[in-house]
Amino acid sequence: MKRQATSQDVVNRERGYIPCRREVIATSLFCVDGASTVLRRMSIAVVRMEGSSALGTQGLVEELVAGRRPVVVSGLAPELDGLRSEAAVRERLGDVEILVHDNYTVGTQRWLDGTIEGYVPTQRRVAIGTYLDEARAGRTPLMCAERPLEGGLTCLPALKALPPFAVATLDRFFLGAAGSHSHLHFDGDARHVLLHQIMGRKRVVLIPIAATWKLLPVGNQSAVFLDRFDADDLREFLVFVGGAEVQLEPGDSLYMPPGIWHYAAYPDTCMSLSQRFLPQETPMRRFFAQHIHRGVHWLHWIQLLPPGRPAPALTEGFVEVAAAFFRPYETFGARYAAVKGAMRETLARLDPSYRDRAYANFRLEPYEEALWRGRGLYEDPPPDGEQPTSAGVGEAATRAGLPQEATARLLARVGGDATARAALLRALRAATA
Ligand SMILES: O=C(O)CCC(=O)C(=O)O
Repeated sequence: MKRQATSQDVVNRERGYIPCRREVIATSLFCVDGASTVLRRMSIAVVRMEGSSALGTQGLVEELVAGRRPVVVSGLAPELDGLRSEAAVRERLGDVEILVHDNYTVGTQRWLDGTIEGYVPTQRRVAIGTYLDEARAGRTPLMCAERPLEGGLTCLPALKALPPFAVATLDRFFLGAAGSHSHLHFDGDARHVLLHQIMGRKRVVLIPIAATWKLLPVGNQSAVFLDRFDADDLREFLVFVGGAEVQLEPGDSLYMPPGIWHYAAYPDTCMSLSQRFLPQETPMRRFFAQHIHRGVHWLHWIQLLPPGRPAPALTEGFVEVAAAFFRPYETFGARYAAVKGAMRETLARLDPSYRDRAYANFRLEPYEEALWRGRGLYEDPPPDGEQPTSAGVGEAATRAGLPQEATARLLARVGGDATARAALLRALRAATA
């Protein structure tokens, strides 16, 4: 059935976006605002950007970031057009050495199988030409995933600059033989991603944050192995989780918003380049990045925090979590548990998509605690030596935009003793620092 044109279609046309039909499993929508008629379903817009687009690359990236929905744009990185075939890659990059290594799934798999002890990942350096020979002969299980552009890779053509707000940018390189895959995960750095498909096809599954509890989350990995699904099961699973799968062709770029779950399968030997970037950091996002482990609670919190100043209810919740963090504890595990408890309580109040029980479960706590111990998180924060006074707390709360009732609630919740008040003061300051 033909879809009715919407006012967004008109805007898209004016801006130089051309909707183009691609296979998208589960749901598909072809306008850039992704105005979904299927509630709670992921929609992926697939558009082609004309050279004459009124917005230009920077304007488009601004729109993508504001929309926070996955979009496939073709024609966004013409700088890479000279590398669309294996022959061209061999000619221009054949001698460039890269690091190839075990698929990251191997570690997750071994942990779940109880064979992680003593596991040493395989890795070696190889010229791209040699790797392509091995891939052709079906001789390599190794891949090059998310490597920085160093050494010979610096000769890749420079991409157009991102808008100035994309302050912390990283470029990352991927090359994998046909049959490779990247395990289902969300990125622990909360960056926005533009994944440019250079050569070969790649199929990417995208699953919204709201479906986290159906994915058996373990840190930022899922214990669901999509590489073992057949096509029918995958289709049904995507309906269950409200996800979608899209096939990227050479010349396509996929925008992934922060925190989205993703899995990539390589039907061909394929090569990609990603630009990973952060919009302006806020004090609250910085606190989560510096102190909190990358698990599902972190994911929900990062998603809630807006680019500007949050509404008072959100600030109040943030201060509760930060106050739990700044209190003194006897052990690492006690702080970890208290902060997790505060995240659970605040999310239950603030985020309608949050569930505090996974749909299937096993004993994750010891693993998670072991994962984060020794990484500088949940250690005692250095004392700031300040004596908290009521006036100091009131002033910091006003600066954080909290009304008096919220401050009174926070004081009642965190307790009235001096250590609790000191933690509250530091938490209020963290909200605006
Ligand atoms: O393309 C891939 O193999 C995975 C991409 C990915 O995980 C990322 O860009 O964050």
